[in-house]
Amino acid sequence: MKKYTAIKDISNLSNTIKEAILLKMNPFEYSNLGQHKTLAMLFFNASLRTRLSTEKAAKNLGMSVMVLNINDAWNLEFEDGTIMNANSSEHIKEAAQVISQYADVIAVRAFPSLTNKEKDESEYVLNSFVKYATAPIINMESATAHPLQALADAITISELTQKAKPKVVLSWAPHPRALPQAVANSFVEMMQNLDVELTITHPEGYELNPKITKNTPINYNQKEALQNADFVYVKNWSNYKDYGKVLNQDANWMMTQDKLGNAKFMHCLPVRRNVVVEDAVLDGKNSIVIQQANNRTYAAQIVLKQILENL
Ligand code: AN0
Ligand code: CP
Repeated sequence: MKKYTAIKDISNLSNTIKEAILLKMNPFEYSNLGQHKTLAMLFFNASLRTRLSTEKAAKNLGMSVMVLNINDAWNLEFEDGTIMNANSSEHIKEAAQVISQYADVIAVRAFPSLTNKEKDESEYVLNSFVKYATAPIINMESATAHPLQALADAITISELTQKAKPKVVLSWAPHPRALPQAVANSFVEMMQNLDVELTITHPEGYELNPKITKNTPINYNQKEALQNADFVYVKNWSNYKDYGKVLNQDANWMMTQDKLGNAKFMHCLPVRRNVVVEDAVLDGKNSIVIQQANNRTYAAQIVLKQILENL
């Protein structure tokens, strides 16, 4: 693998999922593969799981890890040809090349502005690293995608499914703050590549980018969509059409035990209790969010392994 900025960078998805599950059973099998190799993780935004699971994955492979919260470094310029006499002190052209001197693999987290749709969709932060760094880039959640999360989600569903073609429902939930569409986008793209029956449910007007949802069925009736579901993935996203706006906080969209029934409950975390999902679900036996978070390690580890093998 040359890089992991999008799900399509995985060349054989079903094998990759199987290999990740094998790594989980024997996490130190390739503990020499990353010897004398360094991963630099750059965070433009907060993280708990991505930061710790990716570091753990790298260490399981014998890599060294450096973490930089970008806010502690110089303010970066991404525009070409700018006269840098205002707030930015360093251009991405130098920064990306310099980081490539210190690291063999570079992982980046850079959320969207949620104010400028065109700029966010250009993925200028992630793509500038791809363009100017000489080391392979891993996406740790960019403006429009969270492919490491989606891979962990696929691993989790593969581990737990009792059917050849389970019914998976992505259900929008209310949230007081404007959140990215990235997790939902990547989950949808991942499920479209697996043998599952995917349905999306959200309030009218909360459609994700149609270029991503394609012909995946959308049902505005949550109760109907949830019927016979095997896995229910709950996630808030801010409005895509009226970009980045919080237009709906209707508590009726919160996931409850009553609505969930016997389905497994999934969420990428962090999650706001009793806003997105009621306590009874998170504390109940059908919640698989902790297993999902655990699988972040093996998603990152299989990606790092495939990148290391290609260095
Ligand atoms: C982020 C999001 O929704 O994209 C990160 C989730 C992994 N969540 C929050 O900002 C709460
Ligand atoms: N799920 C996820 O990416 O969590 P963090 O934001 O804590 O990394």
